[in-house]
Amino acid sequence: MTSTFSVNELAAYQRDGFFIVRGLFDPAEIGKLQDYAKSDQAFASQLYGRKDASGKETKLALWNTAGEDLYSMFARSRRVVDRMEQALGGEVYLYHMKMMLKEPQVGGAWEWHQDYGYWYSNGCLLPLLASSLIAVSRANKANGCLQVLRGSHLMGRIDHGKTGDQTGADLERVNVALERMELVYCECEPGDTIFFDSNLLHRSDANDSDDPRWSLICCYNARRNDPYKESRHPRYTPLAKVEEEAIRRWQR
Ligand SMILES: O=C(O)CCC(=O)C(=O)O
Repeated sequence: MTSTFSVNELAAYQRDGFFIVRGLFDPAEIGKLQDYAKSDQAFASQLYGRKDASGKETKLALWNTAGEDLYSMFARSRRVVDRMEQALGGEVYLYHMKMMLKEPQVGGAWEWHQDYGYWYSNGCLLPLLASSLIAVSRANKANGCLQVLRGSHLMGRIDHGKTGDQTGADLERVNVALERMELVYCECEPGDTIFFDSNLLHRSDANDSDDPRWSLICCYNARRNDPYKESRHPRYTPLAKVEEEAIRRWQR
């Protein structure tokens, strides 16, 4: 698997605000991550809940820095970071990463939002941030896969307000965008990775199925967009990339 977008892939990312790389991580790599997360006591104790408007809850564990654990091998992988550097046009650092667990029948929905809708308040002057959502389990309509509005990143940042525990985008604009832009359900197999712009409107439904939907979401900021003030996520911190075989070689 190459570590960069082709010219056409990068053009599609810039036009649509997202691009899905199929099979970015292979079944052995994702299997290792699933096994690790299921047996990782520290991870289990860090999980906290985020409720949607109907009270359904998604579980999350979030880290602001990448270290030597297995989650970090994915966040530091050249396959992700080199693509992020193409997408954001220069050196990036890890803004944070999170494991998101939408468990069967209980995992909650996410309202329409842009990530820059709230990262804006963290002192990031420009929307030079992006995320990579690595499917840890299969994601489909039934278990509440990511939905995006193709091209909505071109709207720029729109106003956001509180809904439940979450921050949602101004519905007047979202409703017009829904009439004018294509709604894409990003169905994924484990290992597929969705790269998306911080101004892309996205949401997801609750998980009403019998299958879990787990994701590892790694978010990056451009070094030249170093936040001008302290916030809950870090300022520029160099990120050491790891090579192709790092996940395969990783041991507890
Ligand atoms: O993957 C999802 O269901 C939504 C996650 C999301 O919107 C986010 O982390 O910003």
